[in-house]
Amino acid sequence: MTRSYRFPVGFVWGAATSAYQIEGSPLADGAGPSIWQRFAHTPGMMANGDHGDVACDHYRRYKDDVQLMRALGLQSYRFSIAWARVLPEGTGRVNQKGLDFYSRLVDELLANGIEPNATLFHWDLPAALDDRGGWLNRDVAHWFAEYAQVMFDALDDRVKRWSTINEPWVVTDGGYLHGALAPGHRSKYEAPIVAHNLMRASGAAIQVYRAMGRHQIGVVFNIEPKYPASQSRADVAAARRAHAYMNEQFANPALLGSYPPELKEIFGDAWPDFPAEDFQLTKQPVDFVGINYYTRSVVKHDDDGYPCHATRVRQANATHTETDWEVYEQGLVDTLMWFKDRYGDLPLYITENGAAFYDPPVAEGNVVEDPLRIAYLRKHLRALHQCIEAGVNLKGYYAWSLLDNLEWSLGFAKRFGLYHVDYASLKRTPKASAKFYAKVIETNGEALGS
Ligand code: GBH
Repeated sequence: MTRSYRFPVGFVWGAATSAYQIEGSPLADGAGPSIWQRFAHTPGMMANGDHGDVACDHYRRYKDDVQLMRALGLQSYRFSIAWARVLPEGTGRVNQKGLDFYSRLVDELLANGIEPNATLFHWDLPAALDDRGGWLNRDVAHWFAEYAQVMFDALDDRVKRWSTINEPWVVTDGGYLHGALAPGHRSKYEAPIVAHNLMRASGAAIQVYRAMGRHQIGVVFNIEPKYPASQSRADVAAARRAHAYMNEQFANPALLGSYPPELKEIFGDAWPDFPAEDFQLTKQPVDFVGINYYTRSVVKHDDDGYPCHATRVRQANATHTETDWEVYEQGLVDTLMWFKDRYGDLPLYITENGAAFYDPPVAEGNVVEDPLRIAYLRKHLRALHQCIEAGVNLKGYYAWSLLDNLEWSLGFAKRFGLYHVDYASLKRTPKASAKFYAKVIETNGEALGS
């Protein structure tokens, strides 16, 4: 008997994007600048001098893009809202035209039978708020709650699934510790404060939702399991620190109301004493957790490893993507098992999963052959099927990404899309992976068997 990969009835198949990565027209219709708009126009910050001024031009082509989703048979589409389109100064005055864009997008999705899944924050903080300290200012929790309320008022009649913040670890580590992402700070003192305020803000938005929302809200973490390079005490401890830093630093305050003890060890005198009552705010009941999974890391003890005294050991015999991330689907199984074990039986979504590979040019017959991306998706989706059989409460899956887009400071060169984008003509072309994914959706997973 061959194995069946059929997924449960009602399993949600989707794809994801984020605002700054696809929309373009960042200042159109009265929008305020975001920190990504600023960062991308700061010389030297972006690979190849790329920026999001046009990106995929989704702001103007959203109707065509909804048709791409339809061709895939998507049941749900996960997008993010650019805070500074709606509140150009971050707080206060609402820019109706910015709000209207998302309202039109939501209507277009629904008219095409696709459930909108909206993320409030995918890294593009209004620059006006950065000028007031941004994520370092404790008031950011109130600013975010105010913005969340505007969005719930406008769209909760049609949007049934909301997320507060996407990948707070990336904001903290990339934006404030290593400085490779906006706003480009490098401070061991700032990073824990930012992490804490991100989770306070997420909690504050969930509180607002509980008072007025009618559907579901959750938060999205990038979870990356850490494996010790050897069984030595030093390497095992290094893996534990790396795990506390990347995964538990965010999931624990949100779901358990505390921080893992390793953080004090990692940050030393840079670790603040947070007021105990803050954890009542960070720990709000969520309807689901979104997990973005791309890879694992194997780590060893290294005195120079910053900030965890750990460094990654590249696995020479493994397949790596164009971003040099190891393809390791067992990590997805381990992640979901760990999550259920640690935080209880919450409904989970994979809100992002995908890979950048070098894609050949658009060929005769208008197709882009991307067998490595298909192999990646097949492996990870089979792993998810295994998790569901083992009792993980997994409700849906969103491929990253619907279309090639601006891979933040790595620019347009790294392509994660199911659709290829020609950045000169902005033409979209389905990759073979798009056809593969459409078949998986159509057969509710059965196509994973072949
Ligand atoms: C996501 O972040 C973002 O949400 C999305 O906007 C982005 O386009 C997409 O992924 C693709 O990058 O070098 O082996 O140690 C990804 C989070 C965190 C995943 C860092 C890879 C490093 C792996 N990433 N992690 S490694």
